[in-house]
Amino acid sequence: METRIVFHIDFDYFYAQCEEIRSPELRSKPVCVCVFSDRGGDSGAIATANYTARKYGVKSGIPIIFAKKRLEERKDAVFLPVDFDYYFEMSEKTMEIIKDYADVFEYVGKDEAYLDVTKRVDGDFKKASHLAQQIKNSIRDKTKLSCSIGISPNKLISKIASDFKKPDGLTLVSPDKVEVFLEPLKIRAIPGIGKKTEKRFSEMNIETIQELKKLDIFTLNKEFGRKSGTYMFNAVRGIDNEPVKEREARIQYSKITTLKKDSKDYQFLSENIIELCKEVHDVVIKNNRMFKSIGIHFVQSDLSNKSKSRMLRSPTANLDELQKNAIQLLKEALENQTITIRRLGVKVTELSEVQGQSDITHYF
Ligand code: DGT
Ligand code: CA
Ligand code: CA
Repeated sequence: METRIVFHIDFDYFYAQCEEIRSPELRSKPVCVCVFSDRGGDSGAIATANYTARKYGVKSGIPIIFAKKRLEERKDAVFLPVDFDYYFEMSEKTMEIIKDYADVFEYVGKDEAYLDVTKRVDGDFKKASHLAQQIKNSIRDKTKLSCSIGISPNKLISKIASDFKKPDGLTLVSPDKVEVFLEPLKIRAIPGIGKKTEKRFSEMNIETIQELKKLDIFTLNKEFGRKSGTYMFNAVRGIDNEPVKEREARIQYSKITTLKKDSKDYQFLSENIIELCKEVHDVVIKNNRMFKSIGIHFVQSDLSNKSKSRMLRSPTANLDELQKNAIQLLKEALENQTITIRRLGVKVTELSEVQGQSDITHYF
């Protein structure tokens, strides 16, 4: 197979950076973006934080209360609620820019994409590096976002490389440098190796990729099963033949219906929502997808539109969860509803294939 050139692009501290772009005075301060829970007060978790806040040990997933403790001495620290619609918009705009630079563009998630650029740089890594710089500049001009890019012969190494130097990184791993690049890294750098797998290796005194390379395929398969074992055996050697697959950012599944009568009655509308959810769910399952965002949409009797959406904690393909959330959105949307509704819709977005970034032992 001819040598490919693949980019992995990942936006830096994405939600927090979006907030900085909207309010530039935040740039010098620690910024934490929070998912406040329904319980009120400071209960909830940090979605992400800018690099100033990270210096104090704030990171994704920790309770907001911990983050406040860690930032106690920074009186200027800012804690903002998530604004998914705005981040989506930033993501879409930026993906639109990136897409034009690829032979094949694969949207992975809101702040990530793979690009196959082999043809347009004639298989030349030096040209590829220039192209990456051009992409970074173009994004910065148009949406002000900074991102990190990994360049290598495949998706796996590029993913690791984009994470190697952050923020605003550009890491090139040419085919002859794959070994030197990978070997000193912690095994955690390999996508799919999470806390659990890391711990199991740690018990075998294996911390780095170089050390993991010493395990033969039989031992790995015995310990982790054939699928994970083989994946890891290849990964530590930088072997990955997954093609970049064309996938647009704007994929969503939705169903919309014209109601039998215009209405703002909760009972009537919720029956319709339940039905729409079933229909959307069928399509999701047929396409072997999971979704992370759920939305409902009204066309009101005066033909004006209204919509509401929410982001889940993790991707799902569960019908119950879809219905429960859609009903909740309906309740919220009806709170101050004066006008009746004519058409009603349900959509799911933030689609992913059935797999994810969770621990390897969960998804293989
Ligand atoms: P980075 O890439 O290390 O500079 O920082 P981020 O914040 O871009 O991290 P990344 O790429 O893992 O995640 C992209 C966005 O996804 C992030 O800005 C917020 C969201 N996110 C990540 N982890 C969590 C989490 O544990 N909970 C929630 N609610 N959102 C998360
Ligand atoms: Ca990111
Ligand atoms: Ca990411």
